Amino acid sequence: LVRRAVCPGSFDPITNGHLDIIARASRLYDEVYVAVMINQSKKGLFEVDERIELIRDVTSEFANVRVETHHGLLVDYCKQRDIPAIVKGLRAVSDFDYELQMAQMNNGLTGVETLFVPTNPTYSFLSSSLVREVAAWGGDVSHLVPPQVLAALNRRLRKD
Ligand code: COD
Repeated sequence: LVRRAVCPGSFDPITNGHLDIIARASRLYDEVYVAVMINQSKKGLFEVDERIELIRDVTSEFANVRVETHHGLLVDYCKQRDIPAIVKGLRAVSDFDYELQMAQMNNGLTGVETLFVPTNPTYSFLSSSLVREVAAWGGDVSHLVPPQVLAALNRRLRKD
């Protein structure tokens, strides 16, 4: 039996908080799929292809991690890949309401399970949106994202 799980998200861009969850999932499952989900109502900072390339780059040390994109429902992606488990990081109680709603909705749709991993406290305040905002105003985010992501942010925000 191959145990599979998915770590879904927008990853715009991937942060050390995401990476911590992916690394931990990769130790618990045989195959971990990182799914960059497309949200049509959000115009991202990075194109989906750039996000995928960055995630592949920073997860290259994990042999059992694959990075893909999906346009549509997460439950349909899970069905197509025969993935029974969704792994999510929980930062604070503020994440809980919405994450619980999604977990229950997804379980009701197809029976897929969601497993929550408590965030490493070092990253409990960290989100892609705050990274984008701080970086856009020239703040230092070098301790919050992998070096490849920092370089991509600098290129995108034309600072080098
Ligand atoms: N520490 C630990 N984990 C973190 C951190 C951190 N600092 N930051 C984020 N995470 C984890 C969380 O588990 C989070 O859920 C995940 O990483 C992704 O984070 P983001 O910000 O990149 O992505 P979101 O929150 O925009 O992702 C939402 C989804 C794309 C997963 C969701 O909208 C979805 O499943 N969409 C697909 C359409 C669908 O199926 N909709 C119905 C849902 S019921």
